[in-house]
Amino acid sequence: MELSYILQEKYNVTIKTATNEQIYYALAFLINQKTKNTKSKPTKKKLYYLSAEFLIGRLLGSALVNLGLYESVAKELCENGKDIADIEELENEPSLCNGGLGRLAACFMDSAAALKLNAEGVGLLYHFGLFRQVFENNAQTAKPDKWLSDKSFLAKTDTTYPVEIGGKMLMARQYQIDVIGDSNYKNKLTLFDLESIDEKIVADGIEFDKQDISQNLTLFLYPDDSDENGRLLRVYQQYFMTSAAAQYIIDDCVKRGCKLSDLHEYAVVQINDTHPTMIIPELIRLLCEKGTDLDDAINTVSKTCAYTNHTILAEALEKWHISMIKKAAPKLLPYIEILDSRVRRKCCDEKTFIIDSNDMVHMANIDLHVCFAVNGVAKLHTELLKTTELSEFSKLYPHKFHNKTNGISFRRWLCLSNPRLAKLIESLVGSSYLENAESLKVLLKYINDEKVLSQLVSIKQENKQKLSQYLFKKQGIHLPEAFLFDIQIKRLHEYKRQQLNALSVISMYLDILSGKIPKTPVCVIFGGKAAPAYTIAQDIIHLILCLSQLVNGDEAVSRYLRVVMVENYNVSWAQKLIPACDISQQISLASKEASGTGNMKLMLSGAITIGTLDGANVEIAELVGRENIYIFGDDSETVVNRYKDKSYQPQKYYDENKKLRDAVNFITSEKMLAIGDRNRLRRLKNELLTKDWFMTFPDFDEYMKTREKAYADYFEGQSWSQKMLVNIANAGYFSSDRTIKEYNADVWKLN
Ligand code: 26Q
Repeated sequence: MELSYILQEKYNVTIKTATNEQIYYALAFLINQKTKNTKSKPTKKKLYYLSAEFLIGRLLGSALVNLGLYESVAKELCENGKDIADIEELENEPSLCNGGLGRLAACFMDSAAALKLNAEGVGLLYHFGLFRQVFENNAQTAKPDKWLSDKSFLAKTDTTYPVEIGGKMLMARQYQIDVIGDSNYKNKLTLFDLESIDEKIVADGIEFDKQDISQNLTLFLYPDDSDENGRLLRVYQQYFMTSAAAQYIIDDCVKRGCKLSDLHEYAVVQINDTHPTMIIPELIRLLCEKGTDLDDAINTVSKTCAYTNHTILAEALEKWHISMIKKAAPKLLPYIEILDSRVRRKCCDEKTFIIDSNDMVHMANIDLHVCFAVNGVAKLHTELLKTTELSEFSKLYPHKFHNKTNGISFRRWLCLSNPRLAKLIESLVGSSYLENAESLKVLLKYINDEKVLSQLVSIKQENKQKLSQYLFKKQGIHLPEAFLFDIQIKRLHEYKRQQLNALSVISMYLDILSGKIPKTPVCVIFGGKAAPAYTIAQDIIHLILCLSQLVNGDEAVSRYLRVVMVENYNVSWAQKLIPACDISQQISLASKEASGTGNMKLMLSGAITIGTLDGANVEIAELVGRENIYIFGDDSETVVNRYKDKSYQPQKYYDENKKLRDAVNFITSEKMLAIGDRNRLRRLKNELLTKDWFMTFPDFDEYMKTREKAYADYFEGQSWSQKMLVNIANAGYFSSDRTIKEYNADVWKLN
């Protein structure tokens, strides 16, 4: 086969005698060879998917999957005493993102390439990414995530663009990564880097001089914005990205025959949340500079740009003070002011103004007025946008609003990460399920097939065993595969309510201590990073790590319960955790999680969801039916009303519920204080008792009961494997291929 040929030619070795490194480079070379002559037939119109984040994950394995080579390569390696997993581990995971929105962008790019759509991702090349999470003394510390190496699938191009920023002229250098559809088709992901970047200015941890933009702009994603300089740097980053992107898009379109006035026929720009919003005034500015009349420029840009909203949290809707934009991009401000004055002429509702009375520029409002399409990322989320958060806008522009429920790439989240399950599905459904994911429904006919059900269980067991071994290797923790694996993996955020999970774990722990022995032994697994300046989120991590030490260290308790937090949760971890999961925790406060995509990945791997009616959980519940999902807690209407009438008092629940009270009190118990940080634990308890802004207390009781019920059902066996099957069979709707087809049909119209 070709691999052995390349190894022979390049290094004069066989697969048996080659080092893993040599095999890595040989495979990278093979991928390159296979894709270098892809003949794409580009359509006139091209999608530019603009995003501050692309959480692409490791690329070696996914490239092999998309080229249809993974299985044969893995087999050949195995026959020669090599494990493809060890080769994959040599690649540093690109650290270009913080969470769901960036992973979504990566799945979308994968699907667009698979569907052979003319699409390009455009973003920034961060040298140290978000940060690498390290646990020290039961707390998170942040280190630079230095991921770039000679093994990175990244090509430097000859293209640079000047960006006038903060009174300086800085150069943006274009890098590109191939996004492979199959052996006949590939797209590109463009990442701009600051030409004059200096990695050496990062001193201890992730500290650096935030003011020196000529050296720091593309060091980290979302540098700590707890102070003014951090916030300003964020604005600089955004302008740097959008200015380079705008110049590139115009250039790229002109090369393809575009005449500026018909830009919208050559380009559609999807704005991924508000982080790239400055592309709107920047495109208008550039068009005007090139001689276009202002009205025409606004009109053209309006027809070119579409916006996706990923959050309903008011604090996540970006607004920047005028002075910041003036500092970063003085030439941009007049265009923002023009847009604002046009809004003021047209509408009277202050909430829709672009610049408010405190001189804050509301980025989302620019998108909402200018873009021709606006979408939310799950049914409930889009409805809530229309009826609550953005109701003034939906009245103004009802035709702009539409829903596009998120999706996930089945190639990465099934074929690559759960190959045995993929193989079983293929044997039952046929390989066409990848082109038509809805055909997974065929699986339903095996609902009473003992053999298929037991195969599902044995695949899960094997995946649990693999995870266990990996976790032992990485963190020295042993998890018994006979336990139920109950997993919550996502960014740390109060609204996602890891603290509710932790409270419930405390309650289980106290029950065991008091002699109430559970039938089902459980490993509760967490994974997620907290923003360095987000104190309460750090406190929650601290609580979980302390609990882990207590529970796992107690011989009597650990026979029934384990608590683990994986360090530096990322895509590579997700690929190992998801296939091994029995219960998927999706417990955000109803109305707060826009969609979630982990929920979809876990469902596809046969995990059963325990969740609130929030985000895409609502759609999962509709698809699988209430007997195949564990729903609990207040619904979004109740929550929205409780916020509205300001009636919520956590103390009341604490006073009335002994189980809850015991769990909350335990946070600052002698046992915890003996191993934990007094300040952190007290602050956390106090936060819950006096604020509990994300309402964990009202849902606590039902959560405990639902969890207990789920554990009991798991113990039953057969009916559990049927639930697994129903979940997998109904996951087809959540293929990102479906989402991308919908975007294309309704928004992009790439012909
Ligand atoms: C806010 C203010 C100032 C600066 C930055 C930000 C900021 C940064 C990152 C706001 C939001 C983000 C990231 C949001 C995100 O990842 N949202 C997730 O998007 C997923 C894909 O649509 C959804 O599935 C998740 O529900 C949503 O949380």
